[in-house]
Amino acid sequence: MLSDKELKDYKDYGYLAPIDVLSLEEAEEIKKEIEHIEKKWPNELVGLGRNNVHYISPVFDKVCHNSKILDAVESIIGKDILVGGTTLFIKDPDKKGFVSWHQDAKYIGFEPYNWVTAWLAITDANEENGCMRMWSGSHKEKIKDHKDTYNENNLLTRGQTVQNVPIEKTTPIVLKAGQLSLHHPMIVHGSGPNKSNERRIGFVIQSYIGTNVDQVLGKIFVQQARGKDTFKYHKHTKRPFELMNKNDMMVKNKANEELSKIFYKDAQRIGKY
Ligand SMILES: O=C(O)CCC(=O)C(=O)O
Repeated sequence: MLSDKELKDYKDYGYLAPIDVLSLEEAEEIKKEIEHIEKKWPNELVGLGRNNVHYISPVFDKVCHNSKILDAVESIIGKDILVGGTTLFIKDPDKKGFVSWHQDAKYIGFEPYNWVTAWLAITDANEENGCMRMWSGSHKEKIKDHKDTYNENNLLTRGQTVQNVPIEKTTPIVLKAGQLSLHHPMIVHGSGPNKSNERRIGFVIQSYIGTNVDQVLGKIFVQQARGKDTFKYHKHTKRPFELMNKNDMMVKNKANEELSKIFYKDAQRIGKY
């Protein structure tokens, strides 16, 4: 569980990091799983497919149910916890991918805001390779206007961007492979391009939601991570027992189709992800 000080920091700043979760070897195993999937099924993790890989890979599924992560999450959202979805944010060194300043709550459709996003570093994440930056305290303000830019190198669906963010008030979230950060639905955050020679990989549980959280923009599938779901807002799915099982792949594809409808609700066009 988080200490009182950690919980206070999360409430004051809108994020908490670093939290030690996996060993270097465990993080490396996950990186190898990504490379294996990419080699054998080159289309599986691209575009919309970067979402919900935990449905088709027991390695990723295990991360979502990791007790160290869940202990921290429970301190924030309570004991009845669902996995509401996951996303792989990979920044290749030869590309210019970045993430514009945004608030997750803007388009994600989870209400009330009893949810938290967990970002697990599969490789080191630092200022050189484009770690996230958080605008400390911005979660206490309202939802800000976002401009949909559809910039080609933006890793967000619509390139949604909060403008005029004071960079000097943002903090880099530097993590070692295996460490985690947690962030609040309302915090303004983003990340720059990868200027190193190695990949930067984050596996993001986006998000852990309390069972009292509904999806107001569409439908999602969930897994029970802890406690009991008495609200029954969402369809529960089974956990995968092997990599790329046909039924699990169907679940992933269906979940991503629904997710796309949520992310692009009322959008002018559909982006790459
Ligand atoms: O991986 C990144 O750089 C950004 C991820 C992000 O925006 C998020 O997890 O909410």
